[in-house]
Amino acid sequence: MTKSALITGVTGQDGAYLAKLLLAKGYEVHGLVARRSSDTRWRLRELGVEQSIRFIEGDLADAGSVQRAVIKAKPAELYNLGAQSFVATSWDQPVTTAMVDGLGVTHALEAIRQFSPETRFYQASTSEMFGLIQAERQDESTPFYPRSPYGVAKLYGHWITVNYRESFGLHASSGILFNHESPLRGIEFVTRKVTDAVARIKLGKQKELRLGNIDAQRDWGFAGDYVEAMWLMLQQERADDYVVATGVTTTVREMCKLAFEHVGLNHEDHVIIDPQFFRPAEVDILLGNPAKAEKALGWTPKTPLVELIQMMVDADLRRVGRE
Ligand code: NAP
Ligand code: F7E
Repeated sequence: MTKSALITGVTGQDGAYLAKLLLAKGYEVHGLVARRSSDTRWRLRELGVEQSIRFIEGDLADAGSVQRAVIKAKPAELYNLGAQSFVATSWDQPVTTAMVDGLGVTHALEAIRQFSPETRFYQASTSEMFGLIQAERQDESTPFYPRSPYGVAKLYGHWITVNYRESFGLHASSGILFNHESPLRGIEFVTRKVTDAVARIKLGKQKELRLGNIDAQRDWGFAGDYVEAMWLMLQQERADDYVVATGVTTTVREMCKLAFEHVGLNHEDHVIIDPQFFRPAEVDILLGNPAKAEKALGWTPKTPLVELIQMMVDADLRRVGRE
C-alpha cells in the first residue's frame, strides 16, 4: 500500500529535498503551505517535484489548520520542518518565532495524539540549541544553552517532542541537525549569501560582499544528505533523538576563501566587515559528533564542504548568468 507523508515547510530547502526523496521512494507526499502573497514554490520547481505534491493550506501557528491537514493526509509519517528558521530574524520577531517554532510543534503533536496516534513524527531540532557550547564536540548527551530566541523556541519544540514520546508513547523523533546547505539554501544564510555574491562579482554585477562575524565556526553539511537521515529515523522500530553532522568545523572566513578561490578570486579583495550583520549574542563554534546516527541509522555524510561550496557557486553562476 502507498505510504502517505505530510511535510510542513515543504517549500523550504529541506522540505524540497525531502519531498523529492519520499516521492522517489513511492510515497504520496502532502505539503502544508502557509498563505503567502507571492510564489514560494521555486525550490520544488527546481527539483521537478511541484506537480507531484498535494498541497494543503495551513499554518503551524493555527492549531485547527494543522489538525485538518493531519485528518486529510492521514500520514504514516509527519515531518515537521516548518519554521521561522533565520536566527538573526528571531531577535526582531521573537514572538512569531516562538509561536511557529515552539508552539507549532505542540500543534502538530496534538493533532497526531488526537486524530492519528500511529503517525510517526519527525521534529526538525537544531544545533542552535547547543549555542554556548558545553562540550568540545556536541552529541545527544551534551547540555543545551541556546543563544537566540530561535534556539530557545527550538529547545521547547525539542523537549515537547521528547515529552509526547514519553507521555503518550508516540513514535516521535528529534533530529538535532547541524547547519546544512545546498544550492536551494535561502539567500539570507551565510553560505548562499557568499556563493551568490561570488557569482555576481565574477560576472561583473557586484563589487563587494558585506559580512558580519567571519570568525564564527560551523559544522556544514549538504542538505541532500541530511534529509536521508530524517527518513531513516522514522524507519526505526523505536523513536529516538539523533545528532546529524559532519564532525568537521570551519570558519566563515575559510568557507569564503573556498568560494572565491573556485572562480579564481581572492576573498580579501572583496569582503568588507559590516557591524550590521553581527548578532546580539553569537554562537561562536559548533562541532557535531554524529557517531550515534552512524551506528544506529547507518547514516554518514557524503559531501565534503569544498564540494558543497563549489556546487553552490556553480549553481549561482548559472542563475546569475541567466538573469
Ligand atoms: P527554510 O528553507 O527556511 O524553510 C522553512 C519552511 O517553513 C518554509 O517552507 C516556510 O514556508 C515554512 N514556514 C514558515 N513559517 C511557517 C508557518 N507559520 N506555518 C507553516 N510553515 C511555515 O528552512 P530549512 O533550512 O529547510 O530548515 C528546515 C527545518 O529544519 C526548519 O525547522 C529549521 O529551523 C530546521 N533546521 C535547519 C537547519 C539548516 O541548517 N538548514 C539546521 C537545523 C534545523 P514559506 O516558504 O512559505 O516561508
Ligand atoms: O549564520 C555568521 C553568523 O545565518 C552562520 C539556520 O539554518 O543553522 C542556521 O543558523 C554564521 C553565524 O546560519 C554573516 O553570525 C557572518 O555565526 O548561515 P547562518 P546559523 O545562524 O548558523 C542552524 C543550525 C539552524 O537551525 C538555523 O535554522 O555566519 N555570519 N556574517 C553571517 N550570517 C549571515 N546570515 N549573514 C552574514 O552576513
